[in-house]
Amino acid sequence: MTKDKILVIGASGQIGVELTLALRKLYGNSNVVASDLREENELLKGSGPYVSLDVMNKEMLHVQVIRQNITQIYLLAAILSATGEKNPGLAWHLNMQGLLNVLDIAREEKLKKVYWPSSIAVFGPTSPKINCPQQTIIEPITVYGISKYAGEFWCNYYHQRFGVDVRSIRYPGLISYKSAPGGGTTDYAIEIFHEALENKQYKCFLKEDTYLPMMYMPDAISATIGLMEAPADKLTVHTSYNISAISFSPKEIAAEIKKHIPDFKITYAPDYRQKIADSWPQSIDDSVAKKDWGWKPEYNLSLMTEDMLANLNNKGQ
Ligand code: NAD
Ligand code: AKB
Repeated sequence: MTKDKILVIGASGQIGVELTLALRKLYGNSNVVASDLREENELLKGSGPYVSLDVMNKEMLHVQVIRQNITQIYLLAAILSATGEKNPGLAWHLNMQGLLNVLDIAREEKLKKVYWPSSIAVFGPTSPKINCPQQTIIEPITVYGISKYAGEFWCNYYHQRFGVDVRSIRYPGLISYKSAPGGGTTDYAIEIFHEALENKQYKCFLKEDTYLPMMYMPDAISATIGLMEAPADKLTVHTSYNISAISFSPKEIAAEIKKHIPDFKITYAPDYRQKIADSWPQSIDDSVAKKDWGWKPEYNLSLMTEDMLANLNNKGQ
């Protein structure tokens, strides 16, 4: 049996850093090659191989896959919802062409598995707001959401037509303290912790009652690895799986933070991101992921808040 060798593309990003470290624990440091357009993240330095790579350069990507004997790719390079609205053309180009480059190479080199994340951003104003189902009306209004929805169908197409084992999760907003978020609408739920600790106040760019689906990073990492380790014959969804953990509003997370920092104050100044948030569901039904591969989250709002504050305090933030 060939030994697994993994390439993580976009490894210096918010998810990439933690996922690379988790994969290195599982597969061995030298078997997980981190790559990114930007420089290697400090937390990755010394923990395993790193190559500088642009996913848009298909030839160079192909060379690396062959040279490093790669058997699995985790593709994390993308432009997220808020940044995408500032440059729709670039977001579409990176999010689509990057995925197509990886899927083509996976097909040609007969890679064992590919991981590519989608997002709750595929859903739009016409999707159900509460417990949004796996299969429903999907009419996204952001370029990011459009690119994710199209990407889901490319994954399904490569699976059906060419037998590429590509797996995907529609992540909710992810909250973490190790590496900074990359330009999403849910980023407020990370900024709020930093500002609460540094300044005891936060000006939120969403309205107080904007409920969104969220998840703490350890749950997102365990979901990703759980899906990638699941037996192929258990998987019934080849577009992307809904998963869910917590739903809260800025007002609710502020109240939770206040339990630890009593003089913390939040104010609200909604901007262009409000419209994006309003178009997304408030909560997600993940019963299919639970049934197919046993997905189960661990963190609720209070556990996550406690852990975020403790870890940011330890980091001296
Ligand atoms: P991020 O912006 O933090 O990281 C993306 C990384 O990709 C960055 O380090 C960036 O330098 C790199 N990159 C950009 N262009 C590249 C290129 N051409 N070649 C190689 N690398 C390039 O994003 P993230 O939050 O870690 O998200 C990773 C994936 O998960 C994305 O597909 C995103 O849509 C998806 N996702 C994230 C969230 C979230 O809340 N973070 C939620 C849903 C889905
Ligand atoms: C964003 O806000 O763009 C991301 C996402 C939910 O995909 N966090």
